[in-house]
Amino acid sequence: MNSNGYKVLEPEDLAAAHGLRAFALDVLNGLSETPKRLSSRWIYDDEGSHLFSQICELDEYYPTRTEAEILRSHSSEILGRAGTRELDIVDLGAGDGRKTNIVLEAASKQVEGIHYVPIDISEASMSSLVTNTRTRFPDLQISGIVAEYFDGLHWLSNSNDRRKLVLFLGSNIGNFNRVQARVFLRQLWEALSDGDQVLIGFDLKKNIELLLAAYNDKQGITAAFNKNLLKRINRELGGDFDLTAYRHFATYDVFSGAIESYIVSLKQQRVVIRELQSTFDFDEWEPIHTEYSYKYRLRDIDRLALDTGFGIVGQYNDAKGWFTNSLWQVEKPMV
Ligand code: AVI
Repeated sequence: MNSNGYKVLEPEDLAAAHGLRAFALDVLNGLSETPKRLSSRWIYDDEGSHLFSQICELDEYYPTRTEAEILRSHSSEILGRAGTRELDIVDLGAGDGRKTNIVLEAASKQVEGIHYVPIDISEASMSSLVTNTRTRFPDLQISGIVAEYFDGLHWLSNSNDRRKLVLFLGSNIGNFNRVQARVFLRQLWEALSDGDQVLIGFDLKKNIELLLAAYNDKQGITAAFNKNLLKRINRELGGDFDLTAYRHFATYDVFSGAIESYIVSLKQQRVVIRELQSTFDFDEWEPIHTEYSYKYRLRDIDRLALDTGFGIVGQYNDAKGWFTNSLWQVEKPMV
């Protein structure tokens, strides 16, 4: 643990492996494919993270405040199920930590010996998360881990036997497609021990108008967030995207149950990306796929838990039935 309260896991070239080179490679692959695609994971540089915080404040973007309502009403009960002593609260993708704070607030009142362990790939995010959480909860033991989620979890599981409650909030699971979600959850199961628990935020299927409004806000913050991908390519890879010649477009696919976000070229144009030593041609109205935000039904969630080795301990919904926080327990057969 360094003096800032977090540990950076090996390999030492983590930043390089997950920074510019991986970004460059993914952009090269994605823009060379037909249809073109860019992964939403690259939206979250400083500017993208800031725009996402703004999205979370929007009237139209209901998931954040809805999940916060659920956590305010049910954190005590959720923590009660995890036990009252010696608990590692592991946070995957804490972001600015707003919702985690609701859980930590309840935990500090009812659990003795909590250890808060955020895991994040970005050292900058970790540093500010640890500082902010320390200011808010001065007595809390905090050990951040800068690593990929599963490297961090494996390291943690090997370093102590404490009971774990893993938080995967904010409907981040929705940004995985159905197969990726299963793989992710199975990896989570493998990294944990029998009896450990995970609390996952799922956005539920609902009125399509509400979904569309949430991803097409009137102020255009979501559009700026999505187009930050192009801005980032310009900034970090020497691209010459003209941002005014593209528009954000988000639609709902009723078959897959996902909001699909795109950036659409408004004219025929050629883009040069210096660092990739490549040019990319766009037709008028040609899309780049950027993000999936999958929505779930409660029975999809039951199935997912069952298929990946978890038992459902509790399902906590908001009053309108728009969002659920599902509490699962790892079930491992005795060997
Ligand atoms: C982070 N993630 C769960 C958000 C979502 O709803 O898919 C990202 C987002 N994209 C547009 N608005 C919010």
